[in-house]
Amino acid sequence: MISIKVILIGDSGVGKTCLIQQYTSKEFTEEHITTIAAGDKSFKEVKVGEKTLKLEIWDTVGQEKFKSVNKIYMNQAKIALIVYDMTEQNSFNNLPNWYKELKDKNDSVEIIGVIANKSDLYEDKVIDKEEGENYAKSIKAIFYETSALDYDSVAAAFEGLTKNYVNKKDEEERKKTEEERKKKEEEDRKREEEEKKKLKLEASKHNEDKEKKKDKKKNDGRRWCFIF
Ligand SMILES: Nc1nc2c(ncn2[C@@H]2O[C@H](COP(=O)(O)OP(=O)(O)O)[C@@H](O)[C@H]2O)c(=O)[nH]1
Ligand SMILES: [Mg+2]
Repeated sequence: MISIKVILIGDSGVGKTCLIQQYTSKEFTEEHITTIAAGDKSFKEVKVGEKTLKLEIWDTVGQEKFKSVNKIYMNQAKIALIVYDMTEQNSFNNLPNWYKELKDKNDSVEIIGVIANKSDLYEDKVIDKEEGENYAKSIKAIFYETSALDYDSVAAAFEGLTKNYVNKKDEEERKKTEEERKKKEEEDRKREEEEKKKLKLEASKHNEDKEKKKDKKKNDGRRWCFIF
């Protein structure tokens, strides 16, 4: 089974740990649970078409309070969720810093999600959906609105991103196969051309020999005429 590392980044308090808990164990706590999930990895299997993938979801140990996470956390992650709290302007303003952190410390990320969390608190919303969507577009990320209280919204984000990852990989594989096929075709064509050239050369050499033989016969014939 393919195992892929998934990380969540974003300001402290935006709901990263809650999102992971909801997705992996369908639970929600009101507490800010930095210690329970300290550096934990949670696992979840996702089926995409014929494939089953094992998501290895990493949670921070609260180090994001210092606006930074370490390289070990970032490394090798294929999917990254950059989370903000839609009721908290600062968490949205900090998205570019988190994106930069990701780009600086990770060289393997394939799919990025921008997650607008706490959609259940829509009355306190300060960031419009459109703003979030625009930011996501600007970094070629996929936008999702979630509430850590609502399993379906959380699963839609994790699974949507996983699907995109699988599709991207499939497309790359398809392109690679297509390129290899084209390369082989080109090689076959070249070989055929060489073969044709060789045959042509042999044929013209054969004709030349024939002509030479004919000339020789003619000359020999003439010589006999002189003798008679
Ligand atoms: N209403 C609401 N509260 C949330 C949501 N997600 C997280 N919280 C609350 O926000 C606080 C911080 O959540 P936590 O997951 O610890 O944030 P983290 O620091 O990003 O890991 C906690 O009190 C959670 O109960 C959500 O979608 N809706
Ligand atoms: Mg946390």
